[in-house]
Amino acid sequence: MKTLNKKLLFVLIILIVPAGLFASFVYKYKQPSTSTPTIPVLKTYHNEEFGFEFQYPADWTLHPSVLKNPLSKFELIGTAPEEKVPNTIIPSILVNIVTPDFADRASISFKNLNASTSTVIVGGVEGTKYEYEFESIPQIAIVLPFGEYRMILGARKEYEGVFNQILSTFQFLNSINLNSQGVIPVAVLTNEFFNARDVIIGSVFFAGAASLRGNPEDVDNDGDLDLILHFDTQSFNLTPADTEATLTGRLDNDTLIKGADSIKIISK
Ligand SMILES: [Ca+2]
Ligand SMILES: [Ca+2]
Repeated sequence: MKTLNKKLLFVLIILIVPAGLFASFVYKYKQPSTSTPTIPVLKTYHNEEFGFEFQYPADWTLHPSVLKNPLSKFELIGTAPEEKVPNTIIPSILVNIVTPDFADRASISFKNLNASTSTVIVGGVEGTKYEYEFESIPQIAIVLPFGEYRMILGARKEYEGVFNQILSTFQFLNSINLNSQGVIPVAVLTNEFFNARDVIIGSVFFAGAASLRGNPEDVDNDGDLDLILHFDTQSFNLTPADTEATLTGRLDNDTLIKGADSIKIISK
């Protein structure tokens, strides 16, 4: 099979069982490590709950939940090696998941600070970048759509290098960008109940879209062949509020199959 463009495509992994034994499981997709070692050494921050990950310099420290803002669903402050405690007033690096209302008010504040604005793509998602000065400190903030919430990524301008490192490695997991013109691969795993190669590819629908094609591949490296199916993003019947997508199909012995996985819609 052709090499998947991992930068543009997200992979959902679905464990399929016959419809009578319906169950859904979420599997972590293992990204092949093809990057050459860089200096400084990088660590990976992985957030399963909100479905994102990024790499950051190993000498930095990440501190979750120190802002105590009720409008914030989640926040993470990064501190530089020279900092003793997280700066909660003007964080050196900030990852913040907030309500749309909060994000809108933040955007207005940035504009009131005469921020220069531009469009950026982070993890395949289009957002707005604001560069501004607050308390004489140059800062950067990026506001991204994030399902029912918004994500704000922020940094002091002096740490722009580290910030750009984080942005360039930022990935949304199990996320579907409905504005994308691309194709999303979905893996159906072979298990003790059935063999993924028995699936009739033309019978499979995922979130309302018919599969375009399928290829056998041992996706989870357990020695048996699984099936990777491809779907056209524009054909999905999904709304930004959807958090789960279902895959249905038929085996060559007419057994109906069904599986589901959690998803996040990240388009505007
Ligand atoms: Ca297996
Ligand atoms: Ca396998």
